[in-house]
Amino acid sequence: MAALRFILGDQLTRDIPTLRGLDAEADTVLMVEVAQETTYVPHHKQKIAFILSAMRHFADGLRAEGIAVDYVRLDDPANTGSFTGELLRAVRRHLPDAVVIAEPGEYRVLEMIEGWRRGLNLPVHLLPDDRFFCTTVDFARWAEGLDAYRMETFYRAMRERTGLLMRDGAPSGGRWNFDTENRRPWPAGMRPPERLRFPPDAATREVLALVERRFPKHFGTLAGFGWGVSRADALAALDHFVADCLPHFGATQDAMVAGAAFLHHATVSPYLNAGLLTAREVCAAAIASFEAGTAPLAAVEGFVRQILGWREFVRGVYWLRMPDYADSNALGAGRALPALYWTGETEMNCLRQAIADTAAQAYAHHINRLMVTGNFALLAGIRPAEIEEWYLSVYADAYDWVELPNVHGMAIFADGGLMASKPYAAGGAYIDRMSDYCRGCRYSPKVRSGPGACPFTLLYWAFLIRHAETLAGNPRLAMPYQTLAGWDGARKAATLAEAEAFLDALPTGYA
Ligand code: FAD
Ligand code: DLZ
Ligand code: SF4
Repeated sequence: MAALRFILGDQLTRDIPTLRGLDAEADTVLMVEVAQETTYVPHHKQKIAFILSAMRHFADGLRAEGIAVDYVRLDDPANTGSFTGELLRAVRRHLPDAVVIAEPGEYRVLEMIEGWRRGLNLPVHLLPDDRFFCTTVDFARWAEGLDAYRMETFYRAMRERTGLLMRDGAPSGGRWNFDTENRRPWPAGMRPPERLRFPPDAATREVLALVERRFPKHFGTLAGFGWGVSRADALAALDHFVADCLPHFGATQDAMVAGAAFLHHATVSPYLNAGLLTAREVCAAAIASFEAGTAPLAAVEGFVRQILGWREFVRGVYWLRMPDYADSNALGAGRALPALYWTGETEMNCLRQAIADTAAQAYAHHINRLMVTGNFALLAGIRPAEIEEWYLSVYADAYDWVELPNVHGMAIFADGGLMASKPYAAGGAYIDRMSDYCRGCRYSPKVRSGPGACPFTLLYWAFLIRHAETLAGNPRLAMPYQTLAGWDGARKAATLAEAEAFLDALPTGYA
């Protein structure tokens, strides 16, 4: 029996189920670079370059093992430009007895695969993607009967189930959470560490030239491209993080520093999501560092929580709630995306910095994504689909399964609290506390109205006034609503009008 084994661009793991049981004498691996995937959103140039170069390196590795790989390049004149078109052509070339593929990372692609199962006149075996700790079935079991999902509860269940950072049935160190030690501002005088970047090899340089030629108008620049593109690179990036950054990870994970995109963050999400690293080995490397006494428990727990907790949690929510999940709009957000998200042209220094990092690196760390670009979208009431397309386009690690719940549920509260117990809304005071951005800004975070008012502070109060009916009863928002109780109607109306005028003046459209 000859199988056609179809590997997608985010399935670059030697142990992917698609490759298990491969018969090197009879089977062919199919990999395709297609226009549909490179343009279904206007991906950052570095994201396209990273994925295509990683695909090419992965294919070379399989060939070196003696596996037959049918690899279709983007500029192949016969390329039809879609997964479906290329699968059909490959079926005609190889006349396989079956097609084998692992679960994709996007609902959109799952629908394509369902179409192949109905339309191709041969079996299409869809295998569970077991690179995650929690299967979609196990998540559904955990979520059964719940009307809201909370990461903390899920994470504790995952710690118990996997035994990670557990000792004698209890959490290591006697606590589930070390937030009191973690999440501080950046320490005065500390220099952000030098980060490991990977100079492009000949194969990557060829891809960079292709991307510049084919996608000149896509967001971002290729100039600073330093992503690893092979498993060896990804392992080196992980080693570097564990040795040089992990000990400081917890304390500085929420800090933001102008001109320093990476700080002590792992920068492994593109590798994890594309398959060059596995979640299990990343958690194991961090825990080994704690056990060896080279990283404190607070840092290691904070890091493991991101992967065993958040990453698994958002994937569970995505597959449980799609396709309807993307349609909710609990706060009735209806404003068009301001052009500044694409141009970075704004006098708000925090947004300018976060968008500059994004354009230069196809990366911004979590707090920039949540509390700067995400918070602004929440406060301004940007249409969910528009801000979601932006996030899916601009980050090298973005795939629908992970981007959508993070934006829709966590950043903009469009699911009405299915994932978060309150909106992550904050005014300028939070950004001022956690960053040095406000020092370089023409606005003042403490000023609530008038020409020098910080737009985040103005919009924060306007947001709370606008949504008082929905949010005032939330006990986690009791404090700001207590403050608002002291405002008379005229002050509230003036705040709303000033916020509207500010937002209406922002240009919209893709630059
Ligand atoms: P670190 O801060 O060092 O964290 C380590 C790892 O934990 C990450 O590599 C990632 O795999 C995992 N992780 C941490 N937080 C999350 C989370 N909330 N959800 C899932 N995994 C998490 N992450 C993506 O991988 N792709 C996305 O498209 C994406 N979009 C986001 C959009 C918004 C609005 C927000 C608030 C967060 C988003 N995240 C996304 C989560 C997180 O910001 C990134 O995973 C992280 O910034 C990646 O950088 P890092 O590897 O240096 O992470
Ligand atoms: C994101 C992406 C891009 C830009 N290009 C390709 C491609 O040419 N070929 C491919 O197989 N995958 C690509 N990808 C990743 C896919 O979009 C991803 O595999 C699907 O969204 C399923 O998760
Ligand atoms: Fe951002 Fe406001 Fe601070 Fe300026 S003052 S950097 S707009 S939070």
